[in-house]
Amino acid sequence: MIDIHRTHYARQLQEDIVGQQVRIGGWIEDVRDIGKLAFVTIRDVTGACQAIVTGDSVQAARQAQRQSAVIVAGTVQKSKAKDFPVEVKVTEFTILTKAVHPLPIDPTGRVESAADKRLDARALDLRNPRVAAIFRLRSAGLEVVRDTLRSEGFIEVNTPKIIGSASEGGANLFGFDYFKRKAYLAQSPQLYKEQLTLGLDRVFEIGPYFRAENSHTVRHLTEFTSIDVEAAFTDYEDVMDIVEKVVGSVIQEFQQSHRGDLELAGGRADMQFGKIERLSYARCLDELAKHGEKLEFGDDLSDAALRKLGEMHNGFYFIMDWPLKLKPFYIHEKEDDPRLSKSFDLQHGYLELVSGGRRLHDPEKLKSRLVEQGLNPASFAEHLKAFDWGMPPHSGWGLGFDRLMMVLTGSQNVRDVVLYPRDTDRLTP
Ligand code: AMO
Repeated sequence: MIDIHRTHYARQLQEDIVGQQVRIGGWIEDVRDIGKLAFVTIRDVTGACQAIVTGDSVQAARQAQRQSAVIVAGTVQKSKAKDFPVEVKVTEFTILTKAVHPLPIDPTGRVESAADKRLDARALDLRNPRVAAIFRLRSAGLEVVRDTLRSEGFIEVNTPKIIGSASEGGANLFGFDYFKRKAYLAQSPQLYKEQLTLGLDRVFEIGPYFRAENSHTVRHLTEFTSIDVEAAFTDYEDVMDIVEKVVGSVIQEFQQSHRGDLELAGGRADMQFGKIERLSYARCLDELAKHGEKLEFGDDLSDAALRKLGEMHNGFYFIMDWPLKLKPFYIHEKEDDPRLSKSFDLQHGYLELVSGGRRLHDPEKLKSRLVEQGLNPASFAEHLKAFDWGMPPHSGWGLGFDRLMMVLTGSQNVRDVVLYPRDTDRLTP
């Protein structure tokens, strides 16, 4: 029986263990056959190492296809190779699973593969260290977000992804048959997270959400991961402070504890974090007008307008106090100017990463806003119920985690930071 356990990862093969017996499990990246011996580069999730194969195993190494899974055992010795301080002098060389050639992509990255091909072979693509680094960063990012929100008094919740009526208005809903009734995939946890402030005060959720968006862009998916927060007895500027803390904590963590992966992934190691500039919608219109982009009050900011603003404001910036009519029914108006709303978006360049605001907590106002926006209060009866049970004033936001990862890893396409992206064309793998 083959022992499939390893004693060390490639990265652990250093001079301090010269003379030790080790077992390494990984995949074959390269074989250089020089007659009586073969140099085999074996990679695992931590890096690459060199194995020197002699005797009977040379034939096996010679025939081994790149990317095949192997386990090798041997003694660690000093190496003359410039890339490796030590190497393994192999006594046992076992191919566990052959890679069948030709492979659809080259995961070493030496031969550039088309983005679609890489996504079609995503599991293999993850053997590319640059790609794997992105997903290690994603995991580290989620961990620090959880820690930061917990330290701010939030508890993590899980709300249904199968819902009976829309949470964000009627558009963009995926509907399906649910035991002879109509059900939908959740567009956001908006209504649940608001209701939960009634009893749990401060909640957050990290989950997948679904939008039937027929968008063909580098920033839209039909399934995306969102970080949602909602907090009782807070106004919108309070939860903007929390956005700053969350985004700042992820950047800091990447820079301090994951610098290697950040550089490998192509992210900037000098990105600033801290207080984020807060621009009002009105100021954005003024600045845009000065730069030849004339917009009327009430116009949404087009892609082109956001790109211009992004050129004027480096890095992250908030746009706040949007016209009320541009915002969803649950957003609170500004008390001193009801044409405006207590709302904000966090931008990075042209890209919107977060939207949020203060919510209406008065059930009567909420009902009239539903009607104003052409929605039927009866469809929201379940939600409105909670507003008759002493709803506290509350604010919150939703952060598109995939988009944040795009920015932090310097990726140009959201598909680069999502393992198995879903869009209008892609339903597999
Ligand atoms: P919104 O619809 O703006 O707000 O979504 C919040 C954030 O989620 C991300 N996002 C997406 N990412 C990838 N693909 C998509 N199709 C997609 N749609 C949205 C964006 C966006 O800023 N309930 C409110 C949030 C709140 O007020 O708490 C909401 O869903 O980064």
